[in-house]
Amino acid sequence: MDSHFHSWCIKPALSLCVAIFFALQLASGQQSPVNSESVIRLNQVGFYPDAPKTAIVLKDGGGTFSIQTPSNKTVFTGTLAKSVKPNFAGNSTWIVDFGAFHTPGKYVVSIPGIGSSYPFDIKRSVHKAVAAATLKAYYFMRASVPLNEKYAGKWARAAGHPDTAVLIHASAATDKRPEGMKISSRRGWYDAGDYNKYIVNSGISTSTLLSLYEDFPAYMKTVKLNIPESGNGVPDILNEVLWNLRWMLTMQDPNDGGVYHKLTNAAFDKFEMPDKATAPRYVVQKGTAATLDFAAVMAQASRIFRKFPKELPGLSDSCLKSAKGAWEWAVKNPDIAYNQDEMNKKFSPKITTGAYGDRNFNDEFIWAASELFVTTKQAQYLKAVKLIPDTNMPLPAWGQVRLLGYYTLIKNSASFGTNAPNELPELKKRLISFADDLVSGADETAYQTVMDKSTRNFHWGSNSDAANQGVALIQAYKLSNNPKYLVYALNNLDYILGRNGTGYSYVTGYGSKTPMHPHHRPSASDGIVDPVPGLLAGGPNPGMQDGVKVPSKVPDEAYIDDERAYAANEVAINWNAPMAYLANALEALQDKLKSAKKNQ
Ligand code: G3I
Ligand code: 9MR
Repeated sequence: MDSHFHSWCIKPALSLCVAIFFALQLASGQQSPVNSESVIRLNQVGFYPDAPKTAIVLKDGGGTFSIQTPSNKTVFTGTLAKSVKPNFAGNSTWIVDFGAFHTPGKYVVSIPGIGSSYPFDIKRSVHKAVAAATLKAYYFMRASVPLNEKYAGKWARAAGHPDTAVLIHASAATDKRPEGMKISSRRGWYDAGDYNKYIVNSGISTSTLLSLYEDFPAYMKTVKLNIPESGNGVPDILNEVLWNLRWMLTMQDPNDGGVYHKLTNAAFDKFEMPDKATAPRYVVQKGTAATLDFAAVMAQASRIFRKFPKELPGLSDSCLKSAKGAWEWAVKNPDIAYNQDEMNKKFSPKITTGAYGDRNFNDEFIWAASELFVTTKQAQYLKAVKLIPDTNMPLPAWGQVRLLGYYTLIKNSASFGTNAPNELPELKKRLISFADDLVSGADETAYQTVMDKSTRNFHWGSNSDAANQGVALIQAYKLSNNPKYLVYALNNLDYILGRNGTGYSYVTGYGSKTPMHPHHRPSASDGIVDPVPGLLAGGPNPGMQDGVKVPSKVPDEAYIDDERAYAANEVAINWNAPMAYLANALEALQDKLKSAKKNQ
């Protein structure tokens, strides 16, 4: 039986059983748990004992609420408060604030006349498992290697995409590397639901994970991922990052320092397991964005791996050499965009996979210069860029990396001595006012989150913006020590794990209502009901670029758990990374939430 058929067959059968179960319950006069669970929106994983705790109820009129044990014992009661603003659908919501209840245990929120929420835990380290899973997700994304049962459990699979004989595409041909020449470019993570490997998107993803380690080294050493390298003396997060970093290193042309934009098929693979997807792969045109993103990541990696000279001899030096080579290429080639449509007019085969095209490289220059400066302390890098070109503080995304540079400069500023850039005080001020702008008005929104402030947040990959807002707030906390920012970072984690316009916890396998059909080729074709765990779905996006109709076009509700819906339900390494940062950072900082107050 074809495995694709298998997954289409088992999943609906399971849904049918669930539907029959609930229909029988209704017929027997019991209150429908589906209904109450779907109108009480909360972090389905749980809460820290001493941190704020909020749930949201969608209902007409106020009333009371209680917190109950699974045996219906009431342990806390309170009154619902009306949200200042309605949700994007135009309805007021009601706020359940049970921050004053601290006792660890398993509970539900219960609303008279409605019913109970999904169950949740109150305990220390409540997000430890989901936080680790979002990192383990990268192991599941590994190319060129089999995933053994010892590490992958029921998601074990054969190796895909060896990438030992990757063709130089006509767009990338040089004298020394002519069209059709084969290079080895093994390892790396698959980008997303597809099997291609894109430098631009790998750059922000890898750096975000490196920053998670750099910002919380002590905590990250305690996070064990059960991957093949575990126990080798290098923290697992860095072991996992190395799988991609070593691939990235192969994407630099050793003859000139430029970096290929991506390693890709000509067209997207079918929905099939990675070992079945054997179409020829190419490295395509070098570009300024890819080369600068590569320079930034390698400079950052160099200073982090410098601390592991015994375990990884020579790696730090190789990374720095590659970073410098890439920077020099970009300085000589400051404006080479990856324009796939133009490229396809000139070369064949035509390449129709993800473009990650970008035309403005100011932000990539700022990021690369910042990382190179912090690693080398040589002023020349920052002198080459205009560090503060305008008043914007754009949230990081694959095409917008300026703040990654700012974060790096700010958090490493104690090491600069007389080399500190003049702009540093201004950058610090801007980070705080950016964070203040983010949190301002969040308490007035229907779901009490930063994410919920604007409909503009809901586009392709919206959940990564929720996570990246959280990362920005954690950077502001690290700079200011003001735990207020952590409360709003936690609120956005609550958003991702269920306190939102759809009631989904968007991380596969974590929560009661989670995506079962992500646009992810292995999950769709492995014949296993549960998708690969720890993957963050893209999230609400009314754009419907995939042509799959979402049940509602209200921005924060425009989501569907459908395998075909790549504009709302794909997974991607650049979305998982800020999620992993946010969840792990909050685990590391959980005790700081004790004294935290909201924005009063
Ligand atoms: O730049 C404009 C901005 O000016 C405008 O305000 C905004 C309004 O929506 O749109 C912005 O462009 C968007 C662009 O991403 C930049 O964020 C496009 O509408 C949007 O369609 C585009 O989506 C990207 C998508 O590929 C299509 O190119 C996603 O960000 C990106 O995450 C996604 O990446 C794909 C890869 O190509 C292939 N692999 C899977 C991966 C995830 O879906
Ligand atoms: O699977 C592809 C996904 O990774 C991309 O984000 C998306 C947009 O570029 O495209 C998906 O591939 C689809 C292609 O664009 C059109 N034919 C169907 C493919 C699979 O659904």
